[in-house]
Amino acid sequence: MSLTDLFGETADVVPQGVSLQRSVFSMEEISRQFTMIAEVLALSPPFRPCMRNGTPFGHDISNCGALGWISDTRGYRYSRRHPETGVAWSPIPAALRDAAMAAAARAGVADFVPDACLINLYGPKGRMGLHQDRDEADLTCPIVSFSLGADAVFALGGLERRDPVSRFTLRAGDVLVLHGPSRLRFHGVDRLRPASGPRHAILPEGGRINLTFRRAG
Ligand code: MD3
Ligand code: FE
Repeated sequence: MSLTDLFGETADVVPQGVSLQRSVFSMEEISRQFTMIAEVLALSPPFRPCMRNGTPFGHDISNCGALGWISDTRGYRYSRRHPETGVAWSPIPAALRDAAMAAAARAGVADFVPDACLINLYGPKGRMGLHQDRDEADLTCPIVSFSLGADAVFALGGLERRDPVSRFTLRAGDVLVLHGPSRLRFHGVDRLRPASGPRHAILPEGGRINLTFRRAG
């Protein structure tokens, strides 16, 4: 499986449980999303998580929703409160939540109601190593991801770390839904193309915002 094999014109086999929805949002909708994210970040400021061994992540995060994903020297988990301010996360803006539910429906998943939205804020050199998302209570619920800002080369593997990886570009306005047998695929972000995509004051140097909507509790 190569990049174009997976989602290019010649693709004839798209793995089950992967729904890549290109250019779902217009530039106007993306600017409204940036505004909603800026409002969330004003109440829940971006912070830099670290791994259990104390190594800091390469990018800042924040959350909205009843639960937010955090990581520190006690490990990964969901929390009802911001780890630095102690304040509860703000609700997922209704327009974002509705768009995530609609994306899940287009992927064939009915009744997805997210209770957590992780906001990843990548600087120009941002990347994310290959990992699985398995901190959520019910792993049969999908993950819906919105890409905003700069393009990123995304890596999608299989259910074992050693499985082959396909790479493809995620651009602003693209939506990815991972569900069913693909929910536990290894995945990561190789690199950004910082000069690409719509700019926003949230990431002045040319960065990328990724929203992942989850059912965490
Ligand atoms: C494939 N974020 O926050 S989103 C993450 O682009 C994360 O910032 C990446 O991985 C980013 O955990 C990727 C797309 C995505 C999200 C969840 C997945 C792909 C996935 C779960 C399973 C397989
Ligand atoms: Fe992930």
